[in-house]
Amino acid sequence: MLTKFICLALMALPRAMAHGGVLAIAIGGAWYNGWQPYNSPTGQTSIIRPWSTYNPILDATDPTISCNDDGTSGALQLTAPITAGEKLTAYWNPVWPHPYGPMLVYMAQCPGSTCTGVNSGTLKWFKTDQSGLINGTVFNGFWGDGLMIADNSSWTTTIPSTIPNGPYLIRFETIALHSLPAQFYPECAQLMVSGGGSKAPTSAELVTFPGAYSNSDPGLTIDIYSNAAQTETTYPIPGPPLYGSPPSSSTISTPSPTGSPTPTPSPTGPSVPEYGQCGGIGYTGSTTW
Ligand SMILES: *[C@@H]1O[C@H](CO)[C@@H](O)[C@H](O)[C@H]1NC(C)=O
Ligand SMILES: *[C@@H]1O[C@H](CO)[C@@H](O)[C@H](O)[C@H]1NC(C)=O
Ligand SMILES: [Cu+2]
Repeated sequence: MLTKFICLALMALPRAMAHGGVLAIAIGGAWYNGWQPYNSPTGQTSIIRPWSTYNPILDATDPTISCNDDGTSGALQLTAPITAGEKLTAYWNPVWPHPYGPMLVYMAQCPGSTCTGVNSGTLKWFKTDQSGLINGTVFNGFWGDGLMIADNSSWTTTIPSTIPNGPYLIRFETIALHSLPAQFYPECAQLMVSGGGSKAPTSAELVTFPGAYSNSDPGLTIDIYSNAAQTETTYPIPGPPLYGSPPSSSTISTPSPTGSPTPTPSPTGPSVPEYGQCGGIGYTGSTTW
């Protein structure tokens, strides 16, 4: 009986270890240690909003999907300064175990002069970066999550140069699709943006969490082990269109080729997310990798 219990406990361990979240953020030369969910909250000070478990969120409508559980600002909450157009890198516990699924980054401006004390569930979020199926098929392709793992279990993203100055939450999210329901791993950090522009997100780009996703979204119900997945080379990334992307008639945005009626961002401009062009849309090349 006892032996059996120990065996089950040992078997459970790797599963528990096979989760996690953002443990640190780097901005320029500055390194910000993240919140430590398994240490006492007392005395912890971090730019990352407190969270309490490595376990994923399994429901797109869970109240904690904005900034994890519980995602309220800490007693000693910090805010990192950053310049619009600057890059920052989030680091997950290495080696991140889930290579199948999209990477997403959102931001939300807080009212007033600080995000400290602001309930993340009341904010309007816009998506600044995403990477879905990069190449290959849904069944055995290369995903944003795989790119994150390949890059030292980290994700580097650029603060759009055009957003207004002010206090923001940034929300890093990796979604894992190796089992259903889909697993959400969001963490938020507080930023103070300077040197920005005047391009507020449009209403079509703004969403709430919960609200941005539905448990029936095609990108969240997709069975990557199905027969159909073996020939499927497109993947609809959940959530709103990217901030600053030209209006699209389809829910799947395409990299704007030519003749867009609205001014398109320069291909090298900072408002184009680093991997935004790698969403796997319409890829018809080799699927043999
Ligand atoms: C890889 O990530 C770890 C944090 O998880 C960091 O300490 C280390 O410097 C990174 N290595 C490189 C080469 O960036
Ligand atoms: C898929 O994309 C990854 C990341 O960009 C790249 O390393 C890999 O070579 C690509 N594979 C194919 C078959 O294009
Ligand atoms: Cu996991």
